[in-house]
Amino acid sequence: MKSGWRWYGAKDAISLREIRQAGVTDVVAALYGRRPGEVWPVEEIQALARQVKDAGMAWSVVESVPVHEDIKKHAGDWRTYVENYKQTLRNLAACDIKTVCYNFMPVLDWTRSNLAYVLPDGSDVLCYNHVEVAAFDLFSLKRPNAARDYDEETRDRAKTLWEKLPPSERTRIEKSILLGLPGTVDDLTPAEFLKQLDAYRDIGEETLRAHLYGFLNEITPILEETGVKMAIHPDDPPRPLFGLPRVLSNATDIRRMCRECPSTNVGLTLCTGSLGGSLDNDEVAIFREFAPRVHFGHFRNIRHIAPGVFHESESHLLGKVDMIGLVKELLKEERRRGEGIVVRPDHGRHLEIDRARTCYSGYDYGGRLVGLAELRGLVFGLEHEMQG
Ligand code: DNO
Repeated sequence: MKSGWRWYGAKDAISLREIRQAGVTDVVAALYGRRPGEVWPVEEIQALARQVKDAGMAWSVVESVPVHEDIKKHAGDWRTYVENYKQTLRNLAACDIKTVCYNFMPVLDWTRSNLAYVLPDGSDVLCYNHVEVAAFDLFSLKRPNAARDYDEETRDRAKTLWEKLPPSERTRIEKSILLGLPGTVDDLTPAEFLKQLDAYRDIGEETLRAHLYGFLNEITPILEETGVKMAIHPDDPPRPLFGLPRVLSNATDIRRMCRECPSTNVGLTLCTGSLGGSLDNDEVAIFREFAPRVHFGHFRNIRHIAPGVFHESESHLLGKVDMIGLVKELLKEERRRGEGIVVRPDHGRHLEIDRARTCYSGYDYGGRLVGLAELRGLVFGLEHEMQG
């Protein structure tokens, strides 16, 4: 396992020195000043890569090169954006950065309804609660026809919840969904969000799938020529939201992508926490089945506390995800390849040591430091066992 760490560049409260001291070799970063659809200039990529190199590490994975919404919709200037994407991939390859994480979730990147769910020890973590999301959709956003996307029980529970929530809690949910998380390109107002959702009115699941596979097959010649690997990030959470189609939520979706896009340069970010958001997903089996296509890992653990409600757990090793089984698959695949795979500790608890600074939600120093240490310890132990 190559130890990765997501770094938000100059805006990040965490310094490269701190990251290196966590035991990291591979930094995961992006050109944050560039908008989706723009070409990333070689000089800018080089400048950031040099900064990371000077700190004793390598910028080896990009997270993300965002796919412009128009590519997902086949709207407007989408063909230009595909050409620009290709150029960005060539420019990254020229700087020896050959793994690209991205997602194909319409409108929103990942979604949570609570960014500070308090654990018994007083630390806090991110939480997704489907009833809170439904309540927001039905009673705050008031999305037209939203009711038909929820069963009667969820609608009733959402109504009861919303009625009893104090205004501050309502605001907490609204902000968590619309503004809270890194990854989302722009903070959204409810009106803007509704407008963007409406633009997908005529785009069903099959259409979105076709657009994803078409995009990937279109860029495949560049991937093969440069050696760049595309690592799609699974839908987080792995369920339809706000009436939007979802195309990468489970093994069936991944299987289909692999069938439609035969190049092994088209692969996956194995994000255990995103896949683990569904009790039907078996993250270890997914790793095993698609191992040659796993180009990058996000490892973390979660706990489901009620149907549709889960939060990040107190340890990267404990919870719904069988982390021992998963790391075993990782080590097997690394052996087969004869090289390591970059894995970053995905999210972490917000601990006392980070209270004095503001990190991006889920991306504190202490929580990830502990998470990475746990993962490295597990790798060390399992490697020892596999050799013996
Ligand atoms: C959340 C992240 C995502 C991820 C994007 C990739 O913590 O894993 O925001 O970076 O979905 O495009």
